[in-house]
Amino acid sequence: TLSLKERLAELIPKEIENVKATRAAHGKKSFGPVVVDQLYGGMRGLPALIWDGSVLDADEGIRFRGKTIPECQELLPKAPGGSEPLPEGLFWLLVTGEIPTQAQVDALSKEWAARAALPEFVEEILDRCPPTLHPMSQFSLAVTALNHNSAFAKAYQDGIPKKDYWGPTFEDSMDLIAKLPNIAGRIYRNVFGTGKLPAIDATKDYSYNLATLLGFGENPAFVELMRLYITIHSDHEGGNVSAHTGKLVGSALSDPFLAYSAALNGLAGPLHGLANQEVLLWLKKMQSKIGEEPTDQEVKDYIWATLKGGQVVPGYGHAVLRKTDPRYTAQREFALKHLPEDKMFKLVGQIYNLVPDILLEAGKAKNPWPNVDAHSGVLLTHYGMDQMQFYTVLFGVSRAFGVAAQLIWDRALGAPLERPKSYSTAAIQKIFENK
Ligand code: FCX
Repeated sequence: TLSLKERLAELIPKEIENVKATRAAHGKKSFGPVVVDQLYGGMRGLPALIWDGSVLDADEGIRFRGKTIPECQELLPKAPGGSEPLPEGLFWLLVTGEIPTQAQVDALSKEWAARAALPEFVEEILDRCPPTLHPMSQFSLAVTALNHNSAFAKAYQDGIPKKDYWGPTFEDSMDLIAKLPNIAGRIYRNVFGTGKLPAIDATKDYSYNLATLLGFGENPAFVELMRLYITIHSDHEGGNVSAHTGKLVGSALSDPFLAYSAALNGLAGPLHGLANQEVLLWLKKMQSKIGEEPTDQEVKDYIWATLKGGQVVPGYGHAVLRKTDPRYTAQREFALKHLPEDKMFKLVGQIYNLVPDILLEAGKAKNPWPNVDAHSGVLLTHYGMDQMQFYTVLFGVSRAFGVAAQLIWDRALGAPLERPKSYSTAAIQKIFENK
């Protein structure tokens, strides 16, 4: 079948049985002890969620349905003449666990183009935002407002039975993803005054349309960058702030628009998605202070000054990863292919050679290596998108893929309301009084 929904309908009964069997075999087994420090320590390492689209290994990095980023680059269908994977294919993979055919991917491109238009009142909301309102806040507002036409919210009001929840959740998820380029393009053009938004081209792929709406569609290298960018930012297992927020809010049966706008508000934090903006700000400040081609010593001094000023080095460290993020490596390879002489790319490479030793010497960060955000802004800047306040919006377009795929499965598998247990410090002291 060319239809993702039809394929999903075939897979759901099998997966319900698979989960049943897994729970029957392992449901009462322990993952090991929970220690009190995990409650105070942001729940690091606490096994707490099911997330099927991807699993993150501390050393190896992300695998989407078992496939590494280089494997996805090799196996997923490409655009004619392109060499990066089409994010349509990644979405198919996240939802089904299967590598789609070119025809299946083309059908998704068409379907998303057909669903791309925004309700007029959402366009008006965006047009009324002051350009000083951060693009991420505008993004979240627009996605929240899409709830107006939610198929799930309506079906729930009409009394849809639980086993059918996934159908309207799928419809909303497809609408959500399809409408993001128009939202992103409108915000970009409104805030940075770069002219009127063109129409979606129903014969082209998602990334081409996104690039065109942003005003960069004429540049095939930028379109390829969007394909890579959306593929690698899409999903990073379930515990990160944006993914977990989407899943948590969805568990209250808030529809995918409400769930994803909540996720976006988490992505907008500087320790998470906003780090890509912070990296560029940091690099620009560095360049204005020590020049475009500084010596290693000048860069080292600047990094130390950042740390001594009580700030984090943006783009470095990770709550799970303990090696260089393969999403960083994929972007570095893209840069080596397309912009090896770019001064800021060279600076990013120079920083890569210096930061890890300094973070190790400073002695706090558990992971001194770069994450995805250390590299993305340099690529965008190279092609002329130098408005760093916008960068997290692109991350947000991509992360919808992973969150939506899991929301569909959560509703298909009847995932319950999330409600972990919390304790006060007084309660913890009482529990362990005599132990
Ligand atoms: N620069 C300076 N100090 C750092 C650091 C960095 N890049 N990374 C971690 N540390 C510090 C922490 O601030 C913490 O200090 P504290 O004890 O005084 O509070 C200490 O090292 C231990 O933190 P650690 O356990 O290594 O890291 P966490 O799991 O708590 O946090 C993040 C992980 C990603 C938040 C942290 O490494 C950081 O702040 N990095 C910079 C921001 C960033 O790049 N975020 C993007 C991450 C990601 F890829 C994404 O979500 O997009």
